[in-house]
Amino acid sequence: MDIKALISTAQAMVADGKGILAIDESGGTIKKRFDTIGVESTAETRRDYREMLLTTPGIGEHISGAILFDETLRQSTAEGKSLVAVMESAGVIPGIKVDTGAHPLAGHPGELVTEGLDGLRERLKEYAELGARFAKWRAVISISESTPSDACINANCHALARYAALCQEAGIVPMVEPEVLINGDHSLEDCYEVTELALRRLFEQMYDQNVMLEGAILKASMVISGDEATDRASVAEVAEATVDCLLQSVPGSLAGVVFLSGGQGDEEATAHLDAMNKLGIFPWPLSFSYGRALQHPTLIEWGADIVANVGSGQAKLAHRARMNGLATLGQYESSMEPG
Ligand code: 5MM
Repeated sequence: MDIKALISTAQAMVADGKGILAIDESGGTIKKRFDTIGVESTAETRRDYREMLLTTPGIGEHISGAILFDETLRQSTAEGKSLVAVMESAGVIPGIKVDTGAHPLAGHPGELVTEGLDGLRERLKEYAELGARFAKWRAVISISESTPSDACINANCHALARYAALCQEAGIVPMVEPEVLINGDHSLEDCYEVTELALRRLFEQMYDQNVMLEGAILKASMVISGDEATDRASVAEVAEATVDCLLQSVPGSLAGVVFLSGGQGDEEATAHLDAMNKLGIFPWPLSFSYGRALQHPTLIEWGADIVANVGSGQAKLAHRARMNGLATLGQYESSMEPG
């Protein structure tokens, strides 16, 4: 394990003004996204869409890295250049999703555990050879009257920590993502409690598995009211609660925290990140690793004409990347959005 290389990759992922583009949708998820724009999901359309995103002019200015799905890591542009080479020449670090999805947790109806540890050492070795320098594993935790159970949190945090240790052994920076889902009518306080518990368990497990925190990234969900809650917390309340929760549970030696958008609107996700960074300076950089909140305007634009709208689709991505880059510095204003 090259400790210095791990640390320098992790730091580059959360460099000032930059964040991560999450385009690691698995087959089922990308089909769902394409269904919304009436585009058939084939290996070619998936390649065309992701080629458009990754060849956005100036993408490396605000995007430090992109998380790919296995298929994309192996694909080439229509002209035959590997997408990994495209990323490297744009200054975008290649990342790879390595979990194999969330599956029902036996004995705990309605709860999920993320799988993918079997054979992971060998898969990571191949991914490193293909050019991946960081990886991602997502666990999902739901809030309801009866969930999450201790068993769900423990099983997922144990798997996240074992995945992280294997990544570092392979020279790959682990991004650990324990997503507390936004779905439901829960309050900000309920979300705080569950998020704090999950993060504390996660870092206990990371210590047990000897994960080097200086070479690891947390992909966190924000502390936010459920999407069906009647009296949803304001931007300022979400920012304060999220930062407070992280300070209570995340060790200062961690290289950085990036957020998922989790169903928030594009501008809402940017405003929350900005409000956090306006609050002050923390032990770790606070940045973004958005999927939907970075891609949504581009997906709609491209879907209107997948041949003619490549340039205009890229302009939409460049705009959202710049807005979120400014939010990592606490320099975003909603007036910067086109009316
Ligand atoms: C881009 O979506 C990722 C893959 O999802 P599936 O495994 O379900 O296909 C997802 O893990 C994503 O990286 C994170 O949830 C963050 O994306 P959002 O859209 O929540 O910002």
